[in-house]
Amino acid sequence: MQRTAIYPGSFDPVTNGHIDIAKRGLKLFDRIIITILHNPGKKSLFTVEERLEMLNESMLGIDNIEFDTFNGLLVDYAQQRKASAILRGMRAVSDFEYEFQLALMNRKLNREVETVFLMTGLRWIFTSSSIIKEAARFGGDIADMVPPGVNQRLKIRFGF
Ligand code: COD
Repeated sequence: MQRTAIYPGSFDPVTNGHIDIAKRGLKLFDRIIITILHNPGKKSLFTVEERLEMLNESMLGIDNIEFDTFNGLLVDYAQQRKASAILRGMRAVSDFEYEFQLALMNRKLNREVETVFLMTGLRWIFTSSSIIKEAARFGGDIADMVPPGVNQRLKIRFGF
């Protein structure tokens, strides 16, 4: 049976840290569906279409990865796509509380879907979409933390 995982997130925008988790996840799963979902706690910079485009561009040529968007509950989506797992990345202790709550809520909502965590690649421990947007807004150089297309879009967005 094919093992499918959903890798859900805001991906606003995708970073090298996200890409690292997706690639490593492919060692555990036959197929990974990277899905943009709405996080009510975050105000987004890029539209869902722009985020999807950046995801597609930055993982071109990687087999067994698909991209999608969904408006609703993550566990409903996972069930719809016949996924057995939700893949999430963990950077530091500060991620833990939120990820722990999310995983437990998801399990309460649907016991069939397990959450699997991968630790960040050491290189990406300080990489987050939010910090990247903050640095880029003021002209900071974040070229080694995001794919080239994302760097370019951020420059255009913030007028550099
Ligand atoms: N290294 C490793 N992992 C990383 C890195 C990095 N440098 N940066 C980010 N990650 C990981 C994050 O820890 C996360 O696991 C994943 O990558 C995606 O990150 P984000 O920030 O793009 O995504 P989030 O955290 O905003 O995603 C939250 C969801 C959109 C998945 C969540 O809000 C959701 O499921 N929404 C739909 C409604 C729902 O079902 N809610 C849950 C039940 S109430």
